[in-house]
Amino acid sequence: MKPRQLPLIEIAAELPIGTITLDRPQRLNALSKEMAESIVEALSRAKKYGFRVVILRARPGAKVFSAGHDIDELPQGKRDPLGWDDPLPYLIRAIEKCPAPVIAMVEGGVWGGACELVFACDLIVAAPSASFAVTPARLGVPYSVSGMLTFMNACSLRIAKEMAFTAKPMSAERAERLGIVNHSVPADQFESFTYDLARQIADNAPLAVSVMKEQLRMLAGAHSMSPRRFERVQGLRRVVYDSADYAEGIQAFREKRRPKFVGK
Ligand code: YXS
Repeated sequence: MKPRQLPLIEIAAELPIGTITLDRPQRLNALSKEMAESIVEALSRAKKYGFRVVILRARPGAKVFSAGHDIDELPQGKRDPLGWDDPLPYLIRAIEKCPAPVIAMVEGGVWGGACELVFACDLIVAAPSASFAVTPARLGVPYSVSGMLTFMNACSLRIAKEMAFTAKPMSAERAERLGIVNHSVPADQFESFTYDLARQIADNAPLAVSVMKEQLRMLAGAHSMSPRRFERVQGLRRVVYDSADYAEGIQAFREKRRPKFVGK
């Protein structure tokens, strides 16, 4: 079955491997609501298409894998920008719930919410050009509790803090050394290595693989947080998304200037 194309992505099938290519170059694959819905739709069809493994990538040679959440779609304060039904959390859950393992095949810069997207994938193969920047602090955004857990599951707490507090891009080489990516491979082996890895997984028992994926998702998310603690976090996050700094971060990006944060 030839997979139907969806807005802002391209779907290719080399059964039993499927490839989803982000295709919004004019906005550096910024994750809009429309793009997130297309990726979710494609993942929901993985079983019907016969995909035992899904590869998520940008166009070959991309300088930016994804510039993260579409900043123009961030609410202008007074509302949680990363609520349960907002596009990015909705997309992250679809990656985690897809029965087929999802391999992030990363070349170019990965920014902000796209880091959470890539880190939520089951495996990451990085080209030398890949970099990873966790950017809430750069924009003044209060990241979500589940998003912070994704980052904590991707690396040590100290590294998660460094990435979140500095918002600086991390190289593929360092990310591999820290175990954040599974493999960093030379550019001329990037395609063949990734598809060989996908085939290795696809050759195994799909039921066993998908059940182990779900087991590991549940175990990785098995953190108890009392309602009172969760409400405290939500209250702290509200102070951030209601702050002048949050509005300044977005405005500064729009005006292509450095933000001037004042701490309120
Ligand atoms: O000015 P035009 O119309 O040509 O459009 C420009 C940018 O405005 C646009 N663009 C974006 N539009 C919406 N959302 C974005 N995230 C976004 N990023 C870029 O794409 C066109 C080309 O961008 P330009 O001129 O800046 O390209 P460049 O090569 O000079 O710089 C590439 C980047 C990626 C370094 C630069 O575009 C950049 O810093 N983008 C923002 C990266 C970022 O901070 N992403 C986080 C988004 S917010 C998010 O993901 C979470 C909510 S959080 O912040 O919590 O992590």
